[in-house]
Amino acid sequence: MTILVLNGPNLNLLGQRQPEIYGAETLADVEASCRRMGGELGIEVRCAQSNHEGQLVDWIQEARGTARGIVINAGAYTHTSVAILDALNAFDGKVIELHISNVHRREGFRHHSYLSARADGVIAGFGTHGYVLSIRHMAFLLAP
Ligand code: CA2
Repeated sequence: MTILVLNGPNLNLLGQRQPEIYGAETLADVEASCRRMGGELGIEVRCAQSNHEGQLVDWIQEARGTARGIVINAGAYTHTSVAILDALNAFDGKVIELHISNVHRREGFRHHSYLSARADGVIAGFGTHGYVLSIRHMAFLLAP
């Protein structure tokens, strides 16, 4: 069983800037934790990050037929992208939307997500720990 963990724009900077908001772990740390948790659960976790909306759409399309679930932190595209919503709507598996920060405690423009209407669950404000929690929950959702 394969799960895809997708990260959007600027999340490649994790651990390098704004640690007070996004924590001290790097994206490589987070991805390694996700793969480790997947290993414990008998799940293959594939990770990818892009700053480009179309690339994220391409990966979501490719996940059709190859992955049973997608964990996505679409970054700022969360609040703007109908294209990513449409791609997720064409994906038959489970979807978890993830935010490192508690977007509801931040600026008003972060309070609306185009992706939440498709997500099976939303996790926000748990810091980078949210990623391993989302892998655990995905395993629960996909259990036979
Ligand atoms: O809290 C989250 O995970 C966000 O998805 C992060 C996005 C933001 O636009 C969303 O509203 C909430 C921004 C990602 C920026 O990532 C950085 C990480 C480290 C340093 C600078 C930016």
